[in-house]
Amino acid sequence: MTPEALEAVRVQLFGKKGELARFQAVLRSLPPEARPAFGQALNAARSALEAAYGERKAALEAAALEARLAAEAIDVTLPGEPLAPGARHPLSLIIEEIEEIFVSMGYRVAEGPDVEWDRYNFEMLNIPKDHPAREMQDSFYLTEEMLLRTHTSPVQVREMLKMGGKTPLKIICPGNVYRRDTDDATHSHMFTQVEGLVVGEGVRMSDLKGTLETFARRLFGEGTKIRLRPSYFPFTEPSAEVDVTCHACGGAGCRVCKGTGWLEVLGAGMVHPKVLEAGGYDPERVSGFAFGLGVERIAMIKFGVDDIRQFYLNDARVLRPFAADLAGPPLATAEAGVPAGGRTAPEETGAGPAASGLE
Ligand code: FA5
Repeated sequence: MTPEALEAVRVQLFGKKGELARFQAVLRSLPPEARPAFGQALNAARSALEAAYGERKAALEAAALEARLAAEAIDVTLPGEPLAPGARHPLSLIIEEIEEIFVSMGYRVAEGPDVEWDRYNFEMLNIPKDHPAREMQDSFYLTEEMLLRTHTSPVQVREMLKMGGKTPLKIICPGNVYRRDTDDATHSHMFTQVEGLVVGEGVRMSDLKGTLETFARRLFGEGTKIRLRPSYFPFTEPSAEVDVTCHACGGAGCRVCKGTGWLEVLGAGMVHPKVLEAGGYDPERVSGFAFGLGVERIAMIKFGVDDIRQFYLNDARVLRPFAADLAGPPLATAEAGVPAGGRTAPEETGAGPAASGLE
């Protein structure tokens, strides 16, 4: 029997004009003495019919469910859909490369908190409360005394204090930093820096220059040169902005470097005596150099990305091809439209020759 046939039976028996309704009318027309016997028989018949109808309805529903379950059965033993393998984020790859270069020069990798005290982020770096340099990094404060660090430089003092005046101290520190900067192609309100710090007896500016030259050649290639331009940071004296020769034109001048032949990558200088003192060192006895580089800027130069926001899109199709450049063997990809292991076409990602004059 089909559900439709059962429904027809229901209407025929229990409907307003059905068999039972007809017997009900007969009951009403009987003489009073005949009604009880007829009524009882009618009720018994109704109960029996309702029970039979209910049973058949339940059986039909159970059969329909069985049929649906059989039709929709999932074979859990089938192999899954292949997924494209992941890749490490290009910024992580650059940080790792930077770490490897400095570790091979005897540096240790240190860490510091993203949520920092005002005194480490500013005061102990010779930036008192009313110093105009604070404005340039106008910041995300959590309380009056606590903020999201605006650079990785507070790790300088933290690491100095851990040393208890001992030398040599040679660290780098990668990490996120936060500024109330307006986001554009070369600026982000959250970005990544790698801090470097060396403290010891007789550490000179020429040591800083030699270290950065070695670093730049290892990161960007043998022919790379650096130049130091005078600059100002409250926590270094003297201070410099450091440029590297443009990797795209080798220094001749091109679109990437806006014809200058140079690309700016970091700030550096000799550690200010007041910072050495804050870190528990005697500036008469020891000296030091420090530098802070912008990881995104380096990644933009290395990967030829012209918009910093590409790094924060969390779009695997954008990130994977850049990662493949550094990761060596091509990464297999199952996604259509993305060349395996190659760079995605600039029109797809917005990637293109890097902008220069990044500040
Ligand atoms: C500093 O943050 C200093 N702490 C660096 C330093 C360390 C100097 C030790 C001396 C000694 P500056 O604000 O210039 O400096 O930032 C350093 C680098 O971070 C810049 O060269 C740039 O590469 C990068 N940078 C700065 N602002 C942004 C931003 N909004 N988005 C992305 N990268 C940025």
